[in-house]
Amino acid sequence: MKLFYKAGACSLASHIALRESGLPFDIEAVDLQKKLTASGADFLQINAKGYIPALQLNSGEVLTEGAAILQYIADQTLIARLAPVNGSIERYRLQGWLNFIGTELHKNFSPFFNPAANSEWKAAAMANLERRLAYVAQQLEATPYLLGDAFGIADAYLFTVLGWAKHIDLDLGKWPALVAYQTRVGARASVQAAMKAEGLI
Ligand SMILES: N[C@@H](CCC(=O)N[C@@H](CS)C(=O)NCC(=O)O)C(=O)O
Repeated sequence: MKLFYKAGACSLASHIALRESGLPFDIEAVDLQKKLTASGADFLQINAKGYIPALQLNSGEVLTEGAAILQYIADQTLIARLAPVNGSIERYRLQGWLNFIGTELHKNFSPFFNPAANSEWKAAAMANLERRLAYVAQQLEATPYLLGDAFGIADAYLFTVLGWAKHIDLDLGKWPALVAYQTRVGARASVQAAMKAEGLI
């Protein structure tokens, strides 16, 4: 498998999941402006959507959309227990979290990285982020990880988006549970390895 990524972007979640899985994989960086991969390939030929993450499977097929990629990785290795089994109520809770992180958190960070975003859009997005993060913090006061006692793919995704707060002047210190969670997840060997490989630490 090969993960196409951009350092520190949402593809970091898939990268962490791959490292947690113990499966063999390669990574290749993408220049999202030029739509070129590090080896010079036209990224639009790999993923016509032009964004990361994209996971090229051993069959050659390219899987896109972070929530699908994360679940694919988790389902390749039941030993790592990165996701509850398909069909269980816990699996639907996981999908709820993946959707929440993707639509309520990730996409409310987007205007801060979009030069075309005006101040009204940014203010509305910041208000959404504050409300949604307060909700997440409340959940994490009760359990160390989103689904309970065990780390899983939703945590890889949440950790990744929380990492963007420092770039947009959003102080997570308001929510001690989020800061403690960042420290807890950030200390994992898989997270350290993924961040090192992406040149983030
Ligand atoms: N719906 C996609 C969104 C992925 C996404 O937002 N990727 C961003 C980086 S975090 C990106 O590649 N943006 C560059 C672009 O859209 O050209 C997913 O959930 O995977």
